[in-house]
Amino acid sequence: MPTITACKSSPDKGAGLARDMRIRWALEEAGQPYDVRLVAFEEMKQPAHLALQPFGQIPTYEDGEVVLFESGAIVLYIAERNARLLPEDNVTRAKALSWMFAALNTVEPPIVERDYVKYFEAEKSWQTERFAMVDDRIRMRLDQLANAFGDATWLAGSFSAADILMVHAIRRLEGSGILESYPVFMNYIARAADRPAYKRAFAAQYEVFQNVTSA
Ligand code: GTB
Repeated sequence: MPTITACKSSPDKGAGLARDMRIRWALEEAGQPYDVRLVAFEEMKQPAHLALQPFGQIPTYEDGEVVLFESGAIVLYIAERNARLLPEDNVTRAKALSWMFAALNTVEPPIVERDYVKYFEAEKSWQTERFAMVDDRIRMRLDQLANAFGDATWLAGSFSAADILMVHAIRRLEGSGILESYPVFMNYIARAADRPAYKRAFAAQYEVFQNVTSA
């Protein structure tokens, strides 16, 4: 059984925004049971964890001799072994792969940048201007994504790993007011969150938060 790592105490307070959620969701979709090792922030910077994740972050994935880091690589690894997450037909598979990388490399970066502005640049006199710049970049990407998405249900025809990465990336904007102005994405997220595998993954990561607060 694979073991993944997750934050012992995630700053998102169980909102399912930390990146172990992607892995839990992919494993649940694949019907693959897994173990979780919870790691405190200090432990992430210790040699034992750095041997698995050179940047001192979660998530990681271990299964025998196989060790993976980077949530995108882990989701891809799981998806490659499960036709429900990555179609076998070449044309649809190519589409799903493109959208997986688009989620990680094109859509997610400005969204993550927004959190840097919010949390690490709060004291700066130029924070408001930076917010405006980053929010413009996010909106540009969301406009483009909405155009490409059209009235589709999922990115690559049927549900795939691309939807796991994209939904998780854009969910990080919840509460910002940006996402809320795109009904297409609110509906997309609602569809994803209604999947039994998503619900199981969400509940499992939420339980970690509950255990931390009740301890
Ligand atoms: N590129 C890596 C991947 O995709 O695996 C990024 C992994 C990453 O950033 N992991 C975070 C971490 O370990 C945990 S998810 N950080 C410790 C460090 O860098 O020192 C963090 C997270 C928490 C809360 C929210 N949120 O509330 O939106 C989002 C992400």
